[in-house]
Amino acid sequence: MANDPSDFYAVAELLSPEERQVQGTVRRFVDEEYLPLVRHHFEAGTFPTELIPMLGRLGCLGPTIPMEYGGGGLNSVCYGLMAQELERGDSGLRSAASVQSSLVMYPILTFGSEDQKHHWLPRMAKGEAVGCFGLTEPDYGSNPGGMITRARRERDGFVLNGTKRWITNGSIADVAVVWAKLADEDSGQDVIRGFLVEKDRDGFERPLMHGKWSLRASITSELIFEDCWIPEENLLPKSGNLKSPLMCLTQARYGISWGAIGAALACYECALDYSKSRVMFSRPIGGYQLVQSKLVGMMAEITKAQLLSWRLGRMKDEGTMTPDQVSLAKMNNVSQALAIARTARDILGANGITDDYPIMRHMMNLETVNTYEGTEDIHRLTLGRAITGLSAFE
Ligand code: TGC
Ligand code: FAD
Repeated sequence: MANDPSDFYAVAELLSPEERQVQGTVRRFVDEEYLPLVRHHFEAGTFPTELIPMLGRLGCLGPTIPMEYGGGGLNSVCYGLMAQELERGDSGLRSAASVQSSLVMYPILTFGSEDQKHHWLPRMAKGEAVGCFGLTEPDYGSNPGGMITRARRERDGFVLNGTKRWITNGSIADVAVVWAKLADEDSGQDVIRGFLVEKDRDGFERPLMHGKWSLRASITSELIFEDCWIPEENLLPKSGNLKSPLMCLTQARYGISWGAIGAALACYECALDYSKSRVMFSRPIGGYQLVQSKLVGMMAEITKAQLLSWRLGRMKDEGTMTPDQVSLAKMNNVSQALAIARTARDILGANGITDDYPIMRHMMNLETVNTYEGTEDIHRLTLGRAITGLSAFE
């Protein structure tokens, strides 16, 4: 039996019937509902917000959140496969779902009160409410612990001041999970805490960011807080210190490791097809050794990435996955997907730079994906610290 060029080690056979069904359902949605729209949105720099309730119906918003809060109660491999299929469409689509699921619903579930969970999670799972996650600031990206945004206690609540930048879903969000420094009541020392800020609070602005060449079919915004008062009950009561937002990042990075495989597959499959029909000199370019070498390199890296993420997913569901293992999968799969996109573009020659093919769009997107959720360098240094016991961050 011939090997499947897109699944050379038959990873599909390692999946349960439910996992395969989830993957197939999301794949059909992307093919039928999303891909016909993406060119327009990428060109216009917009996101198809009308698809958000559909993502909810498909179970892509909070798939691993317990069913008692309206989530899907699915395992992490299902979540990963969803991310893979969404990003086969576009990184912007996967980003919207990742932020909602891993960076908004997860912290509300993990650090929130029962009231916060019941108020937000069921609506978010249906796509009736959208969230965003504000950690990065203009001067604090890779080093979020240095953040300037502050909360101070006032009038049975808190007053927020500061600016968050590069925030996915910011301008369309009903609520922002915002990380800010707050003086601890007992010690007086600054502690990073999470706060829920609804979109219509006085002193809260969410201007859209313009001029991106990457992730164009995704909303990216600033969040500006000027003496923005929120009530006491908007504090995420169980959040405490930098570890809390970093725990959220671990969830999102896990999904991104799968998502990158989707973008890589879209580019590789396009280049493979093209190489079999494009005749130059005397034969299809796929018959030349140099082109075969490029295609085999792409297939080998995709196969390794598939195995890495599958194993990571199984460990996540067993409860043994570590953040450092997530760093390896995020770093490897995204940097390899970016390399694959660049090679695929090369195989299509001039046609590769046009929007008749998805490759250049994925390539531009992957420049962002390689940077957000921890740059390639930051994950490399995290892994360096893990294996040597010596931190390069201090
Ligand atoms: P460090 O001392 O290493 O850690 C502080 C505490 O946190 C723990 N920890 C983690 N816990 C869970 N998951 C992780 N990934 C964790 N990494 C660290 C750590 O054990 C420690 O715990 P404790 O109990 O000792 O207090 O902190 P550091 O200040 O040295 O920073 C480390 C560093 C550089 C790795 C970290 O700050 C980092 O990851 N920087 C990258 C920032 C980043 O990824 N930002 C992403 C913003 S959100 C985003 O990009 C969304 S894009 C979404 C989309 O559209 O899809
Ligand atoms: P910097 O931290 O300034 O890094 C610049 C360069 O320096 C990088 O190459 C980096 O690897 C290198 N570098 C930094 N420190 C070191 C070091 N110690 N050693 C060696 N090299 C180093 N953030 C959110 O909070 N929420 C979001 O929803 C969100 N969405 C995003 C959407 C988009 C489209 C983009 C582009 C970004 C988004 N981000 C979001 C922000 C993202 O997480 C940051 O851009 C990322 O963490 C890197 O920070 P920075 O851009 O400030 O780069």
